[in-house]
Amino acid sequence: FIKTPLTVGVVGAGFSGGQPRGGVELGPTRLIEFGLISQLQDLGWTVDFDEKFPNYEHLKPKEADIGKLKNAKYVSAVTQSVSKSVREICEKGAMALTLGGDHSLAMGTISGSASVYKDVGVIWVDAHADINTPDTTPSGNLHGCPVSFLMGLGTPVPEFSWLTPCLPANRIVFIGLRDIDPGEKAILKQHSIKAYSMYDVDRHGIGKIMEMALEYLGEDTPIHLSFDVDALDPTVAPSTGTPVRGGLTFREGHFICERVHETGRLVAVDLMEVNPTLGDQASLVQTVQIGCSLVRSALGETLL
Ligand code: 4U7
Ligand code: MN
Ligand code: MN
Ligand code: MN
Repeated sequence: FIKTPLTVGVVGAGFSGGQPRGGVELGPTRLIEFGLISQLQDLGWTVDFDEKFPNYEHLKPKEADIGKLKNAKYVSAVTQSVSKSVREICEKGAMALTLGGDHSLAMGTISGSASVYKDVGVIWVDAHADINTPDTTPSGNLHGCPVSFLMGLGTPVPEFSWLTPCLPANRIVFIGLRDIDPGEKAILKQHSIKAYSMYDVDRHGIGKIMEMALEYLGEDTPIHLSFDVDALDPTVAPSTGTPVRGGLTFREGHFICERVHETGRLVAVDLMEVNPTLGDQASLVQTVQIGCSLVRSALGETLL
């Protein structure tokens, strides 16, 4: 039996090694400068947060890449550390909130929550499926691969041996997809993974999509929400590394968070891929503010 915790543990994961663009490591700093911590306290949460962010620099190895996979050793070391942080928060019965940073971090956050909540269900909100394997990745950027690593798909990478498969294909639902690589499409099909694209959002409306997603995951399932801001339309959240047109509206994004909160079964949230160095000042402010308000919605704002 799961109940939404009253304490939230925050992991400020300023890491950009899963993709090539600098700046995304500043996401957590900016989100917190814009007041996220006190906003959550105002909602009634006890916020467990170490002012000093974990610094991952010391984990940076000399040789970076492994074959096609860029920065693989670094990504492995950092995500292993994040996994431990999230696990410890969940073990205390608190909600784990991870502020990215790039989405490769989800290898850490989801392995962490899944080690405590064995049957955790993941709602992955993203323009991308992030399910490339070491064999299918067209870019070698690991922020496009976390789901396949969590599922244990593709050629095993020895450096990631700490990451034992913890996410069965039927414990994840995607929402917002609109830029999927051919290899990813094949994987989604092959494993019959539940995926709602923007077509589906338009067709059914976000209310129905959320009912279907929650019913699919089951009534008693603890939920881990992994939210990539690029799921939102770039006019709504411009400061992100891989924007794709035709995304979720402001309200659709917030509705997802609100509906997940309402279940009372949310145990972990990731807010990923906010890159405050992309675009002009107005874009930065807009994107960081939306990051804060998505988190507030997931933690119970606006529900009467
Ligand atoms: B994000 C991509 F090829 N699929 O693998 C890849 F299009 O975390 C993009 O969702 C991945 O932002 C985007 O590099 C990763 C590409
Ligand atoms: Mn994305
Ligand atoms: Mn992503
Ligand atoms: Mn992205």
